[in-house]
Amino acid sequence: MAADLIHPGHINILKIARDYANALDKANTDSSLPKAEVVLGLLTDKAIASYKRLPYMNYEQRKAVVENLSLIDRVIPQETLSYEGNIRALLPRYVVHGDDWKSGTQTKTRQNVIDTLQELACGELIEPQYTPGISSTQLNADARAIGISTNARLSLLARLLEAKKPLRILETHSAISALIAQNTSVTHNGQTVEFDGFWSSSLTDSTSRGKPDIEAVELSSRLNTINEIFEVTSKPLIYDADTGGKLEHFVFSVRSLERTGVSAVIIEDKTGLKKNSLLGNEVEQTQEDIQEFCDKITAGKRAQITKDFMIIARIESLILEKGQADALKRAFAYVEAGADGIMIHSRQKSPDEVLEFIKAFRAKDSKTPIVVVPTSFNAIRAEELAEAGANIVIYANHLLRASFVAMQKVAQGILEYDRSKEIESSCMSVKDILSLIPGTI
Ligand code: SPV
Ligand code: MG
Repeated sequence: MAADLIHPGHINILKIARDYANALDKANTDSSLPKAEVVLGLLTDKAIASYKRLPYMNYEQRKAVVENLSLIDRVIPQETLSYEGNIRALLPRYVVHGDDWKSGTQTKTRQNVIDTLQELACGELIEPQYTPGISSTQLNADARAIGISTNARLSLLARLLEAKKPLRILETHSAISALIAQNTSVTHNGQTVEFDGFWSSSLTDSTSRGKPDIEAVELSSRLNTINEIFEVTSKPLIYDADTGGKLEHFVFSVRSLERTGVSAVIIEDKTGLKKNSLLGNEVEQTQEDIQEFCDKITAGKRAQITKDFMIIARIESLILEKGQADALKRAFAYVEAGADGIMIHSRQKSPDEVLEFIKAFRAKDSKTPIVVVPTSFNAIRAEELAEAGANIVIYANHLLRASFVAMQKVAQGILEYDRSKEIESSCMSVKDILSLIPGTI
């Protein structure tokens, strides 16, 4: 069980398991044998994250709840979706599981249980009927509709980093773009893939306000957008804070971001008038002195109040063609100064220099999360970047770029035809937009 939201359907299954254990004890005439146990295989956060969203409560919290149920004797972790490891370790007389897994994505898992029990010839599978009228899926949907607390959202990113790799993060610059990022999902080989959180991009936050990406949009204005995003979503957000500004100002930004429920801030090691990194050396850009940047990281870490807020240091050495050695020297210094993660940026079409950096960094540091932004090197898949050692993959500007193209085409079409009939097919229908947001009708 995941046992995140315990309901009568779970209790029914546990009662049946208890009945089987009691029956074994009753039939047992050898008093030297131990009593039969009901053992609950509790899915770890990692196991759950491999097929659906993280549970509300972490493993320890869920364990604290279920181990106090009198129907259960013992709780053990189930580290994978597959039951095979635990079955081999326990050789159970019975495996009890709700019959809902006879169809849908869990059918393979079920078959594996049947095959394993047969191979080991140790026990049988009991499948109580799924209790109608109550389901975790519905309870989850209801709970999500209520929303998420500031603290729970803030700590989600740290929990996700522990539980899965890669995290796919999508740029959002408005509540509607965040709703798209929140709700889009695809199914690959029976597994649901969704975005794990949002990127508040300085480029798209500036561009959507008609301003250049030079730290010209105030934090308060960007926090307004984030508040609107948070009002209608439940996923974590990573904030692009450009250079972070002066050290003395950065510490206040950290507090403001935390208060809002932002999970992480990324600051880049540039100084002076910041220009967008993808412009590289075509414009004048100055990299910050290592010690100065370390001091800013340390001051930010000291300023934060929550334990889960993260400060991620972004290295611009490859963007500014300073080479791998400079990038690595900086990475280790920033981690030493307290950075919770490293973002390595590149504007090459090939991912080679980023992969080379990750390999060299991982040779010395296997833990610190690595963030990559494959805007230029867009042929490499998130999964491949994760295999190379990256933890977070940010798609940093795509929703705004997509919307601009769509909006411009429609604006031009209306003028060209002097009416809107021809561009109707490029627009969402009025009926669809009216029913898009609950409460409109
Ligand atoms: C942003 O999205 O604003 C970024 C990433 O900082 S990049 O535009 O590639 O520099
Ligand atoms: Mg930026």
